Amino acid sequence: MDNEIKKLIEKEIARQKNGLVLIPSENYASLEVLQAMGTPLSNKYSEGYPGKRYYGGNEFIDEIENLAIERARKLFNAEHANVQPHSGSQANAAVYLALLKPGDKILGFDLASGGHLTHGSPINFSGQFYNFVYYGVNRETELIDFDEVEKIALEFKPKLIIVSTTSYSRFLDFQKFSAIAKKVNAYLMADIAHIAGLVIAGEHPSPFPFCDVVTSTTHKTLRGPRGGLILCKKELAQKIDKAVFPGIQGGPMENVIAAKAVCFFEAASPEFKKYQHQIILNAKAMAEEFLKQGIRAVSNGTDNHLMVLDISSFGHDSREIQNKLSELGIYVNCNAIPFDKKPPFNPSGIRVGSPAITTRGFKEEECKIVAGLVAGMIKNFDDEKILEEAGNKVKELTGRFPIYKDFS
Ligand code: DSN
Repeated sequence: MDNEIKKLIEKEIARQKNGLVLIPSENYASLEVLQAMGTPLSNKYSEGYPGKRYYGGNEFIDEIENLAIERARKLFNAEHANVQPHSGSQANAAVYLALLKPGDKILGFDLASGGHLTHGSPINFSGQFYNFVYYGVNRETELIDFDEVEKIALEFKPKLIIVSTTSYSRFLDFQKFSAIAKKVNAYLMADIAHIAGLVIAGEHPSPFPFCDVVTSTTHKTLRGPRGGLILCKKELAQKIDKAVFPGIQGGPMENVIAAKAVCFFEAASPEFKKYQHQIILNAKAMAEEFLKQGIRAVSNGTDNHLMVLDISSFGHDSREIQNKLSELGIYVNCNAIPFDKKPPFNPSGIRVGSPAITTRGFKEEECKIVAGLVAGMIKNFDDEKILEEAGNKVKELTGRFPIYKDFS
């Protein structure tokens, strides 16, 4: 093997094993999921869909993709599933291509309030090809303000409304969004990349039957391979499939699709339900501890797997805090807070979440300890003794709750 890459892969695996991952969009996929990705399925070209491929030799690939589709449909109670998008961004791009024309109007969720780059950021294709306006959260409550959503929708008359979260810590009320979308005759799309696992387990309200189309990734709370997914109503199936291929993608990655099928199999188990329930208990325990330590989470808490901490009053940049935590083996990401006065590269918040540490087996007690370590670092940024103690605690916790024991 290429020793240079081998050594670097080993280092990265060790980093993942020895660190506390609090980035809410990251997780540890099972060995079965990882193994499916590392198979010769990667060698096969299968442009098209099961039963309608451009190349020969796809009889087993068809069975694999059909299994993935059926499992996804059943899990999410969806009429149609497309498992080919390489990522969440590509899933979103395919939806826009399927339902809209360049220049059409979209009402999206403001990035600082919890949206995503592909929901209309001017530096993303979405903001350049489509005409976006945004709703945000209420300045006082930091919750989505439905009166504002409705007011903007009535004035702007979008063709598509997006409900989503990458950093919004409260339940998304798909039913209320659906009522607004109906009033203005807009399609309603949910991007559930972050909360897909919670939705499957019944820990978050389902976007169906309220949304016309739902996009997701498969690697966050869903704990599968890195990839995307689109679910939709039957009447949109053909448009969505055509938009994914040949619209924006060529050959699908069937090794990843096999891994998605494995992930869907795992997600149908009772253990997965318990895991999702524990994710929420753990996130709530962390939010409580942060509050106790005088660090405010946006909207004062969480209903889901994540929270954004407002660190604007602690005298250190969020990027500095992110970097110093990394040195201790605690991984977070700096994140905008609603109405942030600071720039996106160095915003006023720190986003933390519980999915990866819950996979390790952490319960509320350990999560409170972890929140205490993060809070201690934020409040005592230059205190070497506190930092050393935190580093030792990370070692103790990762040793007590090992992950990927089969990787050396
Ligand atoms: N979905 C983003 C995140 O939440 O980390 C990355 O694009």
